Amino acid sequence: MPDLEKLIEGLKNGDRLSLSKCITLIENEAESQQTLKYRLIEEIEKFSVPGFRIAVTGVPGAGKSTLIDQLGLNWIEMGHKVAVLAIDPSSSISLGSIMGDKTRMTELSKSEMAFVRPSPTRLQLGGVAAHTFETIKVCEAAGFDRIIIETVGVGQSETLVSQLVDNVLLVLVSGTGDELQGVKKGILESADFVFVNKADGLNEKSAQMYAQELNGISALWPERGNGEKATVLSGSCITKDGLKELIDKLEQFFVAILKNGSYLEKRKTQSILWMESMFYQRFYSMILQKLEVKKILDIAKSEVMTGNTTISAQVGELLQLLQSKLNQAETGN
Ligand SMILES: Nc1nc2c(ncn2[C@@H]2O[C@H](COP(=O)(O)OP(=O)(O)O)[C@@H](O)[C@H]2O)c(=O)[nH]1
Ligand SMILES: [Mg+2]
Repeated sequence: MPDLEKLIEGLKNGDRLSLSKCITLIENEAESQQTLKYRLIEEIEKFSVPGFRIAVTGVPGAGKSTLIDQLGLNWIEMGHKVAVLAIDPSSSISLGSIMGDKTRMTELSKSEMAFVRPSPTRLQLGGVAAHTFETIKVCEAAGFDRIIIETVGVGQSETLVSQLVDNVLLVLVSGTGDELQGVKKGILESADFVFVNKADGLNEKSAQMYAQELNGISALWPERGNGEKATVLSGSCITKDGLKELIDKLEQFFVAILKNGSYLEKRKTQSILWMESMFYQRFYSMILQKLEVKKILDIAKSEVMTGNTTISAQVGELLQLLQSKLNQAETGN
């Protein structure tokens, strides 16, 4: 069992091993670890320093990890500490790509000022949100002030992640045949920044044209938090064209949201969201534990496996059983 005081001391000193251990504890679902985990979280809430959080999203292969490597190195050069987290609820499918990411961010992972963590999160009631919040917080507590979250641009995790960060950067490539119409409208509209990557070699012109096209229609997207329309840029992680401009624009964005108060406003909303998901998660595991739900759920599952009953019937029975347990608890008091 990890020593909490040591862990916190380590965090305060920016020690990456302690940080890693803390995240492992946060991700640990074992009942025996919960008290320690929430003591840790309570401690870090007291000294966590808020940084700039950015979500990098886009389809697999768009170059997200490669771009993050570059962004991270640039930020480190500017004196920042950079943490990279990969959020992916469908962990079993993407294990390969996550491992690939780690090797793709070789430059960044080598730096003392960086922390790269592939964090396959199981999708559970409130689980993704709570874990991600807590992981961000613990990184910030260790002095990391640029938090990059890499997500695959699909589904629920997207909406969720955009609520946790200050800026959503969508990475696109041109020439995939699905330009404009193929890009999911919601994702496009929720992006603060769009970077058309791989603008190099034969692809350079078409990438630039695609960025121009997007820039033209981005005026139609809803107003962003900072009162500006989405920033659309193009560039290449190979030639490094456009990267400096991307960094500059991101820094300007950060200054703008600090100035106009939307940064603080968002932090407040995020705290409430965090509180809610922490509550649901703890409530859920408390119910599982206290009412022995897991045990009876396992029995119901094996019933269903026999084929002698329906799922609906088993769920109905489970709920009835819970109801009677709750009634018992009430009269017991
Ligand atoms: N030509 C070119 N290839 C790139 C660029 N950025 C990334 N790639 C390549 O695209 C592939 C996918 O990159 P990766 O960063 O893993 O994409 P991810 O799945 O979005 O994280 C890799 O083979 C990269 O080397 C770029 O700017 N230009
Ligand atoms: Mg990747």
